[in-house]
Amino acid sequence: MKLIGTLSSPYTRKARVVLAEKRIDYDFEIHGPSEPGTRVPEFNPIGKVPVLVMDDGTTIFDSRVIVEYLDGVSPVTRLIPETSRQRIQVRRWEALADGLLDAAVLTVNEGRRPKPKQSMEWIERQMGKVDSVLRHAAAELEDRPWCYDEGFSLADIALGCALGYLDFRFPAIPWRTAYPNLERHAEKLFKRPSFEASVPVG
Ligand SMILES: N[C@@H](CCC(=O)N[C@@H](CS)C(=O)NCC(=O)O)C(=O)O
Repeated sequence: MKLIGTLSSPYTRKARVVLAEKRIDYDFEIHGPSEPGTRVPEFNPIGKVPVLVMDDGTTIFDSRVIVEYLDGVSPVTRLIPETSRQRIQVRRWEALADGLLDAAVLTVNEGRRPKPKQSMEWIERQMGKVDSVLRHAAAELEDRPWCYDEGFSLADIALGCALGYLDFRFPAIPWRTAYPNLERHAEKLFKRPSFEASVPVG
């Protein structure tokens, strides 16, 4: 099985962290979705990464579906609870973290457009979502050791990837000083080999 993605994509990172935590062997193929002549649309008609390509050529996207698939492949380190109520809570954390990422990625993309075409109103709207998710995540985490229940789960992975992306693309956002509980949690996550091996670059 191979994962198509980039070294900077936070959604790809989520899949890589899950693969590492579950100790699943795979090949990592780097394909930038925005590069001229990119092959990403051959694997995903939406033209986005990550994509998981199975040995028989079947493709799985997006990151949320990939992580669900991977969690079922091996019983090592269950990351998504089986019972519906708990499952929904973990996936809600993932939706929250991915929502921060969606807004942050849109802001980065907007900033890459020619200056006269950029909309400050659009950027402010997206950054407002980032602020709102941070506030909400900090309030939900409180002083608990994990996002959901008693242990490490996909909820922590998704939040860690979102906070890691802020460090990577928005180092000026003072989320660490504003939310010390998020910083404490992030530092714990960033020490895991799965996170250390997937620090964004690019
Ligand atoms: N919801 C998707 C989002 C994936 C996504 O937006 N990936 C970005 C890279 S970080 C991408 O491929 N962008 C290319 C494009 O929008 O054309 C997921 O969870 O996988």
